[in-house]
Amino acid sequence: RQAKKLSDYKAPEFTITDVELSFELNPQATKLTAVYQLKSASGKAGTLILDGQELKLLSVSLDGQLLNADCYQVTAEQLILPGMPAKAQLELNIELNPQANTALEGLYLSNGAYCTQCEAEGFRRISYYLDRPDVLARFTTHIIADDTAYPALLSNGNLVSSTLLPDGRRHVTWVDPFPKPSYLFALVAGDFDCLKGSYTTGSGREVALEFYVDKGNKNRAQFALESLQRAMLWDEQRFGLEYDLDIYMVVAVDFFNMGAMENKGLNVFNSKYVLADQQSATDTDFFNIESIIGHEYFHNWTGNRVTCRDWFQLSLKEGLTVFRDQQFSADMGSATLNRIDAVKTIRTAQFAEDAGPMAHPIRPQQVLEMNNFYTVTVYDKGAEVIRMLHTLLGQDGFRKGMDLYFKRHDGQAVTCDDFVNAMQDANGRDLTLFSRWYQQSGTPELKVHSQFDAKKREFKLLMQQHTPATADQADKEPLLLPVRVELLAEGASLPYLLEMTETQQEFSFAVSQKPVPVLLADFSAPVKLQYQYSMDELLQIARDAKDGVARWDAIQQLWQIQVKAAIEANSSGAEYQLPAALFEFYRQLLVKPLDDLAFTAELLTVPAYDMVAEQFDEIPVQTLVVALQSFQQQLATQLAEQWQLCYQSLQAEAYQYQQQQVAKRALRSVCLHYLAFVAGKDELLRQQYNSSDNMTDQLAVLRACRSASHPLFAELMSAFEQRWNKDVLVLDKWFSLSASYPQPPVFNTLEQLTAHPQFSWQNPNRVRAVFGAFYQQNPAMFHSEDGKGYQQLADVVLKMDAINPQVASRLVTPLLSWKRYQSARQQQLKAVLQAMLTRDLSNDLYEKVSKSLS
Ligand code: DPP
Ligand code: ZN
Repeated sequence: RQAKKLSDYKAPEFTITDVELSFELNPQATKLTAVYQLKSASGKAGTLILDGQELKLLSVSLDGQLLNADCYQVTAEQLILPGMPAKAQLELNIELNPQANTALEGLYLSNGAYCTQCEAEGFRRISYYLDRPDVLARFTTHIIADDTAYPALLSNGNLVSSTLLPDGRRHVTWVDPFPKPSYLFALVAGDFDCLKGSYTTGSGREVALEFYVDKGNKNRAQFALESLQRAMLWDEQRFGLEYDLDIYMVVAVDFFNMGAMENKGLNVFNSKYVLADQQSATDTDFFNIESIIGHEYFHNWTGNRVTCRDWFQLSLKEGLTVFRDQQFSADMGSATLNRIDAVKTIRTAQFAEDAGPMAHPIRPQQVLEMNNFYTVTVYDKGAEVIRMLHTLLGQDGFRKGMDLYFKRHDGQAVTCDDFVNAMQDANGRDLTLFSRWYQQSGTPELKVHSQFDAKKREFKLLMQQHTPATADQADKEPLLLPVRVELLAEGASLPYLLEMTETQQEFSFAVSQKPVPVLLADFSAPVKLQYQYSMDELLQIARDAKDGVARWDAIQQLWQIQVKAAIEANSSGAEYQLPAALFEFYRQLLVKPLDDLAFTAELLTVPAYDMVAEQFDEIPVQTLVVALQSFQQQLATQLAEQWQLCYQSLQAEAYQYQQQQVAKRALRSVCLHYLAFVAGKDELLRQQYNSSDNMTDQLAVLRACRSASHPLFAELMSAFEQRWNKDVLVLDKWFSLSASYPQPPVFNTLEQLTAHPQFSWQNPNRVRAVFGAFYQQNPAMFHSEDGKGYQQLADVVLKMDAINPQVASRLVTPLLSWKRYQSARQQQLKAVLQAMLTRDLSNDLYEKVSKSLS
């Protein structure tokens, strides 16, 4: 199988300036007529090669003349037309079967509604096309469908006509005035409820906002609508960017491979990121909706108005847009908490990706299946790279760079280099060295030592950076690392921004007393920091640093020290007892929580398994699981009274999704979590479950019972299932909780879950709710000693590959990193991967499995 390389990029020989699509919708036989205005770049005739997959081609006409079948060639992935004139009109007639489309790429049915997903290369499953992002065309779309069954007929741009035909079908026409690549095309047809709103832009244009949702769900779209209005205002205020069409539509569908898709003027969303109310959604769900609504909206400029030249440049739009949505969320809520969440993503999933067989730079150099590169590296590390530019240039400098980027490239398909050049030119600053972040994969290690010279009153930081080799790249070079530092001394904190550019560097500070250095404040670069802190220093940072992320990070490092100590104790057969200083720190936090209750809650939480695991080259699974469980038990028992008192001091109030309330619920949930580990709290748990008026507080009870393997778990879960079994989005929470129960009966449970009437292998949300939760939130059972967890997931991956390769390929990820485990697990993992490779796999799955074994 042939991978594509960034270095092989060639500009297209032909381009398409105008596209007219006419769909006559039918579940098994949709008729499509596609008319393209073609132009050769050189002005010469030549061979036109169009991409296409799983299409039934009925006829081809050139400039109005029907072509004989011997005038063109059809292969599994191409339509080849030799002798194409320099300027021509090409018409294709195609038949599609949306009902048979379980891959959910191209045109498919979701609960009876037609919808499309074209990014990255899905348009070629709708028609033969130059399916690449550097071909930008004006699209006109006609949709013809039964008017009663499909009252909503939607596509990109503006609706220009709507006619009822004599046969009871309706014919609508949409025109998108903005030239766009095919990946931004969308079509939706169905019978929805529509929530309408509007937004007036800064320059006074009125934009209609329309949310299309399943019947009866209109009220649940209100929050998403308001989030969109906030995002539109924010982008005007922060970046001077206004919306550019008269209408912005969002359609919520149940069957969707990703979170959402930024199609021009017609976003298609996974319904879980649109629908929410207090009974059915948690604070986290509300947060995610606001952030993803923002993300897709922000793409209108960073992605749609300026798009990618080729798919290797994906981070151009995704890294930048994640950065923008993170800034938006920070402004809407707690900047510190948001930053902590982003850091967790990098330290868990992204560091793991860099350390595994799929390691790649934020601009990958080689791709077999593009869908495999919608990764935490391209997205989240990509956003970290943008954030470092923002740190180096400052908010105003960054804005100048953005302004220049749009001035130069509006309406174009460009590269990551074009973006960095705009930043560079707008600020008069050489960013050549910085650009290495786009080429180099891997996680830099930053080793720091300090020296204090009392006589000279000088404090020195000696820094070394080193990026270990990755699966894709042996040789690494030093990177430009912005390192934020605070020096704590005599109750004061002095901030610095250091720029590390060499392999080794020394930084001196004039100080009269030996300070405690707070290193990498705000996680100013996505690196692994090594510095020998004492417990006392970490506790001091946790109390006194100005930067909240650094305070939280000090606690994380404290826990890492505990984990290492527990592993040592374990090897000599003893149970490790946490030190008194740690209990004391926690006791004080509980007696007198910080003003920010959400931050307090975060500090009181023992790090999750994957955070801890990522620190080890070879992960001692069972020891970690046992140690983390024991830490929670010890904190619960030792501070039982304090958890109870703190819990009681935080009375529930009538639910609102509002910052202070969210914070209060977060702290209450943490208290409840520990109380579930203490005997005799059944009444309290049951009471919160039965009396709360919102999903956040109810789910907190179930999660606490799950984590503590509490006897109440089964009873409450059964009540939950009874209450919500008609509502799949809510039921997904139950599926996930069931699959993450950390005891052996879970293997039977998994079988029962897939036999549940609401489970469907065709629906990615269901499959992820069960099996995503199983491997992400149930390390004890996923890694169970007998290899049962691995086999279980491998079976599911193979089953899914035949239904939906994208979902299969995401699920396989935890099996790939076999090199990170001890030998027995290595053998088990290798065996399931090798067995997989003997099958006829999709490109998606083949790329990952073969890489992991090579
Ligand atoms: N829809 C996905 C996203 O917004 C891919 N572009 O990230
Ligand atoms: Zn995106």
